[in-house]
Amino acid sequence: MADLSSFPITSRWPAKNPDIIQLYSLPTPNGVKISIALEELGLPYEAHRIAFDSNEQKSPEFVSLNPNGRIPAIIDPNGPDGKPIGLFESGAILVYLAEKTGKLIPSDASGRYETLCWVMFQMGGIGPMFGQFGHFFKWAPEKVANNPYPVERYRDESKRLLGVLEARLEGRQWLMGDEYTIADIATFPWIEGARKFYGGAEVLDYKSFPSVMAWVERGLARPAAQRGLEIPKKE
Ligand SMILES: N[C@@H](CCC(=O)N[C@@H](CS)C(=O)NCC(=O)O)C(=O)O
Repeated sequence: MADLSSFPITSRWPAKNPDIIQLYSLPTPNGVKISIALEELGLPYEAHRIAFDSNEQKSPEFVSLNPNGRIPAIIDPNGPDGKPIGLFESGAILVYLAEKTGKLIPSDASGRYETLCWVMFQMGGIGPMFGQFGHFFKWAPEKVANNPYPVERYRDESKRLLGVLEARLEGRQWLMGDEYTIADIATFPWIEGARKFYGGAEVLDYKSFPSVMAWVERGLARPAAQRGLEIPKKE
């Protein structure tokens, strides 16, 4: 049985089965990327729910695994050279899982790098811009009641990014064509999240991006995505 005692997070969220991947998460757009990928890959894992309402993501035990105090994070007891490894940042975790299994990423070098471009596009563009849009539009509108600029700025940048996705997805089933990859898993939960959590579909003019919306529906329809979107479950 793997010994995870060198990871302080396991003292607060003990592993029932330390031989399988430990996921620390919540069903947010960044969190579900990892549960969707794990479900898609069929890797065994144990999910621990990190409660934002009591700020558990900023607790010393959580920060010992992710110094940035944000979900998701994982421990893989069977990492490189068979040794346990801790990982944070959803993009890095997705790349790790894809490379560990040889799945959800093209096997040829060019296809692999192209996939990484789209993963980075999500991590550096879609996530931060949609996140800031949601903050001002949905969570803190009172802070900008006298100044429309923050909502307008992040709305317009989010729409511009949707336009980039629209051009890429015209005539393609997935971001990498016929192959469903970690680039799709990184990205469609964010478009869906802005609709579901921010009520942003109208303001972001989703109807003007038909290829994007059809792709989101294709992603959501996958059984692994449907399972992953609900993980970790409420106890
Ligand atoms: N770049 C990070 C972002 C992670 C992130 O922002 N997670 C959010 C949930 S979607 C979070 O933990 N928020 C809680 C907080 O900021 O305290 C990643 O992709 O893993």
